[in-house]
Amino acid sequence: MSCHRVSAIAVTLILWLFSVLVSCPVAAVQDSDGDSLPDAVERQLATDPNFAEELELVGEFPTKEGCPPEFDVTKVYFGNVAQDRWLCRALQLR
Ligand SMILES: [Ca+2]
Repeated sequence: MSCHRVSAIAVTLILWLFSVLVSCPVAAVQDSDGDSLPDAVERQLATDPNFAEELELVGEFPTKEGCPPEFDVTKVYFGNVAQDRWLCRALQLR
């Protein structure tokens, strides 16, 4: 598999995760363990929705004027969720 294909798959996965997070109204999102990762997203990622993942804030960015809010990443978190599995979470303005 070429690097371009792997990159395309990774970008697609990240955009899909953004779209899941953006499309879920905040009031309707269930987060059983309170780690701010919705249960539905945890099931997709195969993490336990009843165990709070400990992600560390690794980057915080000012908002960019003119950038669509759904693409304006303001915070990035990173952490180990299982032996060799790592999770990166990006929060966008909206
Ligand atoms: Ca959760």
